[in-house]
Amino acid sequence: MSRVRAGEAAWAKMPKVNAEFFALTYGAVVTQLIKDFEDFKEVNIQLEKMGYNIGIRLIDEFLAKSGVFACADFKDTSEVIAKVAFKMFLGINVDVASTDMPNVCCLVMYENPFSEFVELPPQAQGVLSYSNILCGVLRGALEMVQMRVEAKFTKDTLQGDDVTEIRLELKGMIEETMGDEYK
Ligand code: MYR
Repeated sequence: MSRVRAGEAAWAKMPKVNAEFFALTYGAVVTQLIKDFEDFKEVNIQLEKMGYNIGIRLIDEFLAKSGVFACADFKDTSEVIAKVAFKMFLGINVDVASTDMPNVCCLVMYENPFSEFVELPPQAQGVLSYSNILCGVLRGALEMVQMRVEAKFTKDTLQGDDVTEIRLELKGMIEETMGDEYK
């Protein structure tokens, strides 16, 4: 686990977000996107982009409030995301399921504040990635710490799965000065 500076865990005392307000507001955003684009795959793309724009800003708040710095490797980063970031911003406990690839992990969510009170219509089943904003947040935030990742939902309780799961793959590191990438 990466280091957390002593005395910098004030975020742990923050109240849980108002779940109902949060879910309904997000639902209104998704509904509007469906009306605007009339295509679930395009809605997935738009949600991911919105999340990306949040993630690139959120990372500063995360690093400042958490005191987390210098993750040892991608597994360590995944643990920080699951145990610190999701707790901080969404108030939920998330587990990391390792895979046999060091650059791939799965974030297992037993509850999802975005999709509470939601039931997908049949035409959205298997197509709409309802909480896709989260994938964008992860991509944006990690890009700001030089990690180029691909995030996608591989399980979703809205699609009938027992848990919701995000597969996170580190595709490469971003060279800070040049904007180039190296492996
Ligand atoms: C480092 O090694 O520099 C620390 C990297 C920590 C990355 C934490 C990314 C936070 C992502 C926030 C996701 C919020 C989801 C609700």
